[in-house]
Amino acid sequence: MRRTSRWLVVLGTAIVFSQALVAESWQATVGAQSTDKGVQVLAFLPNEIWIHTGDSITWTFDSDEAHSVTFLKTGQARPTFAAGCPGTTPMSPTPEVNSSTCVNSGLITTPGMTYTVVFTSPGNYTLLCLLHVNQTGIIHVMDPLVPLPHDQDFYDRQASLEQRDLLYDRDGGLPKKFKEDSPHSDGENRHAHNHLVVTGAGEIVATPGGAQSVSLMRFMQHSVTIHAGETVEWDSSDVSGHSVTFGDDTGITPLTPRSSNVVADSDGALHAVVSSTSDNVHSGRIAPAPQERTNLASVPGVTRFRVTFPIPGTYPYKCAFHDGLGMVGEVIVLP
Ligand SMILES: [Cu+2]
Repeated sequence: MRRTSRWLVVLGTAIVFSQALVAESWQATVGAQSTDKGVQVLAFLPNEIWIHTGDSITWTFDSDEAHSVTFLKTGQARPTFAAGCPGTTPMSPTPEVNSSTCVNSGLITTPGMTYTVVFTSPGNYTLLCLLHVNQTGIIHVMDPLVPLPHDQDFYDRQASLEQRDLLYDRDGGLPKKFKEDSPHSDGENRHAHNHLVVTGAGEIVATPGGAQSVSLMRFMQHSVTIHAGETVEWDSSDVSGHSVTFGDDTGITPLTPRSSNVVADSDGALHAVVSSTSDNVHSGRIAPAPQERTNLASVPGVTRFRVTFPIPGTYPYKCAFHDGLGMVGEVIVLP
């Protein structure tokens, strides 16, 4: 080998080696929403990233709906969003993700806000949102000498494609679901004695990195008109939980139980009577049951809520979790 080419080999090796040793800062996003905030993408975009030990990832939050960036310890059971990871520093200094620490941004509801973590040990780390069960991802942390499969441009393209597919519902699944569930779609109410309000609609998408989901956070029949003595039923078709709340909603969170004036009908649906606009009635979280996964207790979810209105009037109500996104409705009761 001639002297110059030998030097080129040495130089080339040194460049590759030093590139691998320079910690990189990667970028990703959390959530996305339509202009009217009704469609909420509940996803990490993208939700699978390969990086080197020592690299950091910065997530930019992109919706008014709350999300968290959370990494649990190996074997740790999922805490509630309210419990989070006690004792961990949320922001500064930059939290380190490894298998023996629980790292949590806490719930973030400000579009444009960022959260950065650094990965100090090789391994594969599950990424969770503590508020949305169908919002997961994985971060593969590799030895610095192992080449990475993708660059930042690849992840940017993937994030924008996934966001577009979820936000604009390119398979048309959400309206189809709405139509199937709508009492007006076939001219007859499946539950003949009740007036129905479809409460949210949603879909889950599986990827190799985990789950992404999208919710249409609206009462599909914004205003329903009934006669005194009749009953309205709210049916959740969403992957997200919602509430039906009349009156004061101060301090209500998804962990707040139903108000004491709500009872269970024999089919498990919840039922209340609202006879004045000053009545306070809270359904609690109306949501699908957690799926029957290993080590999870099997408890049926409550997806139906009924209210009987004996007195004529106009009764406004809201989803106490998503009224800020425009999830409100009214019941007009004629004599
Ligand atoms: Cu809601």
